[in-house]
Amino acid sequence: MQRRDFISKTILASATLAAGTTIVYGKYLPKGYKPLILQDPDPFSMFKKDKEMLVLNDKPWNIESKAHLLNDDITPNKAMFIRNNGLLPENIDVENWTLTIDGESVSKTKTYTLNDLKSKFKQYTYQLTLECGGNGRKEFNPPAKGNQWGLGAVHCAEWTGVRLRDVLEDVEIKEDAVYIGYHAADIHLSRSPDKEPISRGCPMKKALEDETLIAFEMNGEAIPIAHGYPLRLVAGGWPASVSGKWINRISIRNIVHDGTKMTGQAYRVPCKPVAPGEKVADKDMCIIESMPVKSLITYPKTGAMLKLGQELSFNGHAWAGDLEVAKMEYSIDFGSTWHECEITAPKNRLAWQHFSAKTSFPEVGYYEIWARATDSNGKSQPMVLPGWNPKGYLNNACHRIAVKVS
Ligand SMILES: Nc1nc2c(c(=O)[nH]1)N[C@H]1C(S)=C(S)[C@@H](COP(=O)(O)O)O[C@H]1N2
Ligand SMILES: [Mo]
Repeated sequence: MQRRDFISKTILASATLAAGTTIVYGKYLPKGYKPLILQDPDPFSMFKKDKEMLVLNDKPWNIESKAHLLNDDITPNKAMFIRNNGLLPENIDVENWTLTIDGESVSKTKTYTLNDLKSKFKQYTYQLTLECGGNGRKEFNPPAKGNQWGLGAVHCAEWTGVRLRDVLEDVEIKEDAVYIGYHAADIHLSRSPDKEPISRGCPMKKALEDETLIAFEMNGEAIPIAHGYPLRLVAGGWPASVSGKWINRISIRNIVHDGTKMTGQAYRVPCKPVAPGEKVADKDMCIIESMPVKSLITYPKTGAMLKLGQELSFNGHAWAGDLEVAKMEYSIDFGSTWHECEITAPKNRLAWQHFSAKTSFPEVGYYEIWARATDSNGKSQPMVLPGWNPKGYLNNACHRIAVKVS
């Protein structure tokens, strides 16, 4: 068979799959022609996302969720934001997928197949909160470059895999190990095979925690392609950029990992507070580690309409990086008085917690419900924007919804 024939057969097969029906005149497809259905893929159906999600960017795909779509205790795929720095990996071959552990700080490089990982090591399941470091960026002024995330770059799904620690014990790590860095199969926007879209990591202490997984399942099924199929590093509570998708290699480093987006200003904030708009030298920027305390009202949707005398039950989730949320409060008078919400214990460490409360409103008019979480060290969310930083990270301002009583 000629290569060109083969290519158009593949195109026909993909088009049939995407259309969910026969391509009636398929045999007349001009060679090399891509049917429209493949030229302009619909991200909602391609990634099985809720139609209410917001597409911020298509090359690479960046798709944001909304507060009211995140009401489930465990986030379903359809409501999970997607943040890609490059293009999705192509031609994923699960049968031959491997994970290599290498780096200055391993005695001997070792490679595992997916089957090795699944059969050699005990499997664990944890609910893990992953929030993009840039979630909330769009509020910063002067504005910061990058995806203008609103509230929806956070999720808490249930991940199943093996502990990175167990694998690293099997490899034998040298005493001088300080950091891990992941490498993955996604493709740089330039399509240059020598460039990586992103290669980040974390200190050994975080890498060796019970909850740091090399995951192959999400919410009880194979990980969806957009979220890292077939293998993903998951380190809850830290910027989600640490949780490498489509990983095929983890390097154990004797220096702070210096991969793409680990250096310069990426995923870093000024070590000391700066004035809005100030230029900060690279040497004065520090790597973001545990994410700050935050919460989201997921029910009702902002703009709720009530009748006077009607009580409103509302609820949401709260999380605090490596810590727990110790207290959850709400205000209906723009933060002048606060009342306590009920809050559940986390299902496991690094899972978000669920809060709820019931309130009534004294008279007809416009109100806002503000929600504020406090972590186990006594730190609370700021009512409005926290400290400005050049890249617009770590906006953990209180979430608020509008309510009208008539
Ligand atoms: N290989 C790879 N891993 C990656 C990324 C990426 O572009 N490539 N993006 C990171 C960033 S910045 C975030 S916020 C999360 C997003 O995870 P999600 O798309 O599953 O929500 O994945 C992280 N892991
Ligand atoms: Mo991110």
